[in-house]
Amino acid sequence: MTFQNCIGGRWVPSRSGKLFDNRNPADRDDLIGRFQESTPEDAADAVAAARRAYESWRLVPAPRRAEILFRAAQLIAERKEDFARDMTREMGKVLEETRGDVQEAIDMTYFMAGEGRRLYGQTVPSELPSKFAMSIRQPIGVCSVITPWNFPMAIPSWKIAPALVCGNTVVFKPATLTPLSAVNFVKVLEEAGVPPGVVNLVTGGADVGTLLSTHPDVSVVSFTGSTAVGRTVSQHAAPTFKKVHLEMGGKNVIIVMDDAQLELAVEGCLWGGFGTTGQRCTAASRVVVHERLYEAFVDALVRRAGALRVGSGLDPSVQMGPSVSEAQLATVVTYVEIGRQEGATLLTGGSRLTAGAYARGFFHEPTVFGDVRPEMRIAQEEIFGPVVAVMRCASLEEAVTIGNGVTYGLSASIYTRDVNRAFTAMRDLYTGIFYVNAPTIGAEVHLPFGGTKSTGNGHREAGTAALDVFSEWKSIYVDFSGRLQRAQIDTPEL
Ligand code: UN1
Repeated sequence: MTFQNCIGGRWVPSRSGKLFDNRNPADRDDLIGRFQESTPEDAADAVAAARRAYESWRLVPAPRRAEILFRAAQLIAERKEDFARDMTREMGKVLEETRGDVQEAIDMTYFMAGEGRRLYGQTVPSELPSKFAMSIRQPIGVCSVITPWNFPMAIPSWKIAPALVCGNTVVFKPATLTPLSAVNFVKVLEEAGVPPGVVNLVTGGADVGTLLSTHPDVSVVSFTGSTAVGRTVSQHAAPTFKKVHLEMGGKNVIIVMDDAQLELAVEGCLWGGFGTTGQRCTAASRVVVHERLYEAFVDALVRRAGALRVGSGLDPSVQMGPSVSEAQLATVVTYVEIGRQEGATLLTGGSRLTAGAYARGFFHEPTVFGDVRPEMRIAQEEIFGPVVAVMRCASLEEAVTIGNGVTYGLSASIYTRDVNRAFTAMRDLYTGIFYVNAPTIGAEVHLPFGGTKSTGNGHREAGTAALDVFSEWKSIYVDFSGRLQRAQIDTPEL
């Protein structure tokens, strides 16, 4: 089956006449569909369509825009199972998790639909008599939405739903590995009543992304992906002063103190480290364990990791799916080798799975390294795969230093039963997200999502914080005194 771009409300082929294949990473023989290998000209057409549609969409009252989002959320909920299956087929994570991904899109779309009747600004008293002062949120224009493959419906919804409720129009470029979930999402928006040109879809590679981050008619670029590509997006967008929202890498830590509940902490590390095959920007790829609990913790983690059932995410008994692509798997294999060479102890896993049906996909064993030192590359660099680096600490202070000792700052967590330690860690870990007695993954849609340092550029998505990315403040003064009043100069007599 061949899928097309959506530009100005019409489903059209790329001008290139070229297509790319979308294949199942658990079974390369399973061809899901062919998608448009779009050109910068296709992307420019989409920007032009979005620009035209903006002039009327911005004037639709926000509660009306929100009603469309509400209908879209209902439609996604009705089709949740089909969308989850499509997603598992195209990117590999297990069905339970793709259902969660679709659910996250439902939640975000409902949440932003609710914002249609809020979009709160401020009303404040004026310093002058008979004068009214307020701030309102204004739409900005055309938003480029460039999204990754690991949350193929959730992350697009985090960007598109707030962009729309604020009155912007969108050009959406999904990752080339997950175009089907993007088509599913855009079709639902169309069916729910989003007018032609308000959301445009262009599938394709880096040159499409470049056009979308440089085009002078684009006002906002919202990007989730690697730190390296985020830097390029930022540079591309700088000459035209676009508002740029970047959500990038992570090297998230779970701290396990000696007073932690062992089983709970092990389960958290297992889910945080190997959920989504470690392919979350929030994944718990580092664990710092108090030396008094280290042996017991490592024994239990290794036992549980070694017992995880790896396979096709469509099989309900499977707990961990494949890496998303050959390239991603190659990165995992490379880092396992780096870990070995650095002198970390390989405690379990460490190999690609190739026997039988595994040979048709990109499977790798859940892998745990022990005796890792904080400066090792496997403890510093984002791997985005099923590899967990376990380190020792002698105190909370040391754990916090290790936790903060990376270039990223997305998520962190502590397992402890000591409230003082929990609050100290909460204060001192320099991340955008923090958990107590829970792993580093699993953020909910109604709080800000994002990170510090090389993880982000100071913005947050999700929650009402997302509205700050997709709207611009306008301060408005209404003088109803009928005379000239000069602020800061005409000080009324008391
Ligand atoms: C991501 O990995 O890019 O908090 C997003 C979580 C999910 C979203 C992760 N709700 O793990």
